Amino acid sequence: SPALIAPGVVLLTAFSDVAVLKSQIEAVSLLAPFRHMTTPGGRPMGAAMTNCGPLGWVGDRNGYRYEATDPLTGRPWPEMPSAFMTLARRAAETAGFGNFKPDACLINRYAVGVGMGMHRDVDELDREAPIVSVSLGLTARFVIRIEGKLQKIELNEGDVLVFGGPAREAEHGVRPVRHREDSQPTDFRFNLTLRKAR
Ligand code: MD3
Ligand code: FE
Repeated sequence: SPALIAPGVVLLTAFSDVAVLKSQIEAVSLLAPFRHMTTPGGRPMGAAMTNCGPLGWVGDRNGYRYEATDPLTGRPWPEMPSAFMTLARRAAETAGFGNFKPDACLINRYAVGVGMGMHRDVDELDREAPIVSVSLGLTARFVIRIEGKLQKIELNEGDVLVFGGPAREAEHGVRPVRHREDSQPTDFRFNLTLRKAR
């Protein structure tokens, strides 16, 4: 199932244990609740976010950065569940990136109608390490600009994407998430983004 989408972009379909990951997201969110961080301009972001692991990505009036402490609770971010770490390392290895040691896991939660605008991930000091992205819940259309061309990738529950090398600094975003045609009781899309920030 590893598919090379573009140089540095590998898609692993149905690669993860969905039920375990969802229950671990729930456990993390009891200790570090989902919240809408703000842009430096003071606007709330569409996706609700939380983090686990040694470092968490935060956004506020002062900008974007990684912090060891959750600004909402004043406590360290919850420990990274071993299921997240194991999956990230296995996915990176499968995509050709050995010895991946993520120190940050951002968890994005998208309600129906919410997306993420085009941007680059530039807040990590280590840009050699890949990024591993895990999709859960509602399907999303992910967009990435590679060599000037927009590539659209449908991400279903359980899919894992690995970005590295030439794709690491590519512009990317998520189209607004839509309800399922069959109107199953799934209200959100969740995305785990595992990174080496420092
Ligand atoms: C490609 N999240 O949190 S994850 C983000 O689905 C973010 O929630 C999206 O973009 C989501 O910053 C996409 C996949 C991803 C993450 C980082 C990348 C793709 C990337 C960095 C470079 C290229
Ligand atoms: Fe991103």
